[in-house]
Formats: sequence, structure tokens, C-alpha cells
Amino acid sequence: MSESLNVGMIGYAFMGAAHSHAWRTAPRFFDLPLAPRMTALAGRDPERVAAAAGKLGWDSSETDWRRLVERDDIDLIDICVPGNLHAEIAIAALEAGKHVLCEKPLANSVEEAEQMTAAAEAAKAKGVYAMCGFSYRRTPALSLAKQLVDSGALGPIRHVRAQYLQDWLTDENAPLTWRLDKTKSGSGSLGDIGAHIIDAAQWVAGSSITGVSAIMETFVKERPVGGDFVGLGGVGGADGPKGPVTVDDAAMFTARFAGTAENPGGAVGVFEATRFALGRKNAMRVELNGAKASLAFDFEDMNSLWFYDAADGPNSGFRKIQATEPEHPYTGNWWPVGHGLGYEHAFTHQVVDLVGAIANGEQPTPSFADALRVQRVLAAVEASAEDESRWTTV
Ligand code: SOE
Repeated sequence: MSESLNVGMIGYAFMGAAHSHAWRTAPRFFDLPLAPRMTALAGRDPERVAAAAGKLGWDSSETDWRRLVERDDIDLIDICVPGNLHAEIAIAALEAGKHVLCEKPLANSVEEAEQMTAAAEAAKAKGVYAMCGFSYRRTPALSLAKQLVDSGALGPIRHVRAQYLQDWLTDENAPLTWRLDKTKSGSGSLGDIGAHIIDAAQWVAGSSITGVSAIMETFVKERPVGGDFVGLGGVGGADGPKGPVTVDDAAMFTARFAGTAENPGGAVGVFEATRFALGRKNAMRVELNGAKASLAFDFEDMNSLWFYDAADGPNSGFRKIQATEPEHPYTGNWWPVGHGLGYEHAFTHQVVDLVGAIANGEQPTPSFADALRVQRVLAAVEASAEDESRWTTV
């Protein structure tokens, strides 16, 4: 029986449920070097947090996150609350010697992200590790895309094209939840989903964004306060009181990537993040065009990676790689002969990699420093969008 890794998690809404599922499932399908124990769940409301702990499989509950940080029987703090709380919790946890998994985006400002990164660097020197939850890195097909780029199959990358399209805010009466309040979320589509494609693009392409030119828009300026809050959206009271939406509904930008030895000029990129793309549910897309080959991923077809190799000749086209074979990243531990995976599996793989890194005394990725690079791009996009004629360096 392996040594245990006692986890304390804060927050139990959508991400809390996804993380709980991952902590529970990871040791059942993967041989982990440490055995995660779902020790305690924290939330403010005593009845609701106790009910959530029971439902999601946590051994106990607390009504103050500080209690988790103080408890001697907790080794790792998992942060699944809005961004305005990330910095305070993560820094306190790291200073108390707890490993940290923090949801994305890392923080609500570059300053906070820098402080968190400094705390993570100090903790690392003592064998305490921090990781940011850019979960899509662990989707097998996207992970395969990274392997193909790293193997040189694409050659120098010319174009990066990334979109994250959802539609859950299209209803003008969807309630004013925390994701629409800048003081809690930091930004709107940009930080919530744009952060994912920025991270994925930089990671898969193996190069950082150096500058951006952006526009942002808020289509619905006011929304009902309260109302039925179902999942992410829900329907508010159309005739009831309304409050201001203080974040972007859509963010778009062009970008330049740093040059590399084989591609000194660097790639150019186009990014789009919106929660108003009616009919698009979770279309997280990344397409790369290299000098030798192209690849394309769309989360709505998440078990596939599309690959075009110019060497295949004039009668070729994009071919679909079904990234469900045992040879593909993560898939060998799941269902036999290509039965396919879903949204929740990337969170499970995130736990697998985090636990493995902690056990080996290695920095898990994405580190807070990696997430800070995303945060800097978010800030540059906002600065550029304030004056649409402005190219903004990252
Ligand atoms: C809402 O847009 C959301 O839940 C994001 O917050 C998540 O990070 C993403 O994985 C799915 O969509």
C-alpha cells in the first residue's frame, strides 16, 4: 500500500465536482506512487459544504479554508474557487508547506500571479510543489499534438489558430453569476476560456506569445440578479432587478510568437474566445500550420486529431487520427480498443501527473511560472483592447 497524499479542496461547484471526480478516479485506473485521500472539503455554508462533501466523496468538511491550511493531516490544497481568492489561498498554503493545485486562470492580475509564482519558487526549494489546472493539456489528442510538434513532424510553425467557442451566455436573461463580475473573475471570456487556448497554443507550439493586438466586446451590459442558477448559465427573472456585467463577452486578438532556432521569425497567431457562439458548446480548437505538416484539434471531437502531411502527396488530405489507442497519451489505462474518453478524463490525468511529480520530487507542469506567462498575455490583450489601434508587447 503506497503512502497517502491527503487532499483538502476548496470549492464544490462545477470545477470542484470535476476535481473530486478526478481525485476519486485516478487511483482506480492508474497505479499512483502516492494514494490520494479526499480528506476535507471547504466551503462557507456549513450545510451545503457538508452535503457536497458527502455527495462528492470527501471524508470531512470545513467552513473556513484557513482551517484546511492549518490542518496537519492535509498535504495538498486544491483551489476551485473564483480567481479573486486564488492568490491569498495559494500563498498561505505554500507557506504552510502544502502542495497546491490551483484552477485557471492563475490569478486576476499579473501582480498576484507574480506573487504566487514567487511563493511557488520558494516552496519548490523545500520540495513543495504548485501546479495550475490548465486541464486541456491532458486531453489525449491535444497531448498527441504536442508530441508531434516536439518530434519535428510539422517543421517550423507558421500559423497558430485558436478558438474557444461556447454559447451559454447567449440568453440575455442568463443571471449575473460570478463569472460576469470582474472583481471575482478578473475578466470574462478572455480569462475563463481564452486562458485555456493561450496556454494550449504556447504549450503545443513550444513558443511564447510576445505581442498582441486585441478587441473585446460586452454584448449584454446588464443581467438579472439572482434567478435560477443552473450549471453555468440558467435563466434569470427577466422582469426583476438587473446589475451591470463588468467583463468581456468576447475577446479576439492577433499575436506574434517568439522566434525559435529553426523558425527565427516566429509564428503568427489568431485567437478568439466567446461565450456567445450559438450552437458551439465547448469548441476549444487549436490548429497549427507548419512548413511540413498541419494539425487541428476541436474539443467537440475530442478523441480525434486531424493531421495533414505534405509528404503524403497530392491525393492526400487531412487524416483523422483516432487518439484512443493504447499507444496514445494516457489512453492505455482506460477502455480497450478505442472506446473513447470525455471531458472529465483530462482532470483525472492532471491528478495522475501531479501525484507522480510530487512523488518523484519534480516540478509538475504547468507550473505557476507557466501560468504567469498566460496571465501576462491576458493583461496585454486587455491593455491592447482599451485602445484598439495599439500593438501591445507581452
Ligand atoms: C466555463 O466557460 C468553463 O466551465 C470554464 O470555466 C472551464 O475552464 C472550461 O473547461 C469549460 O468551460
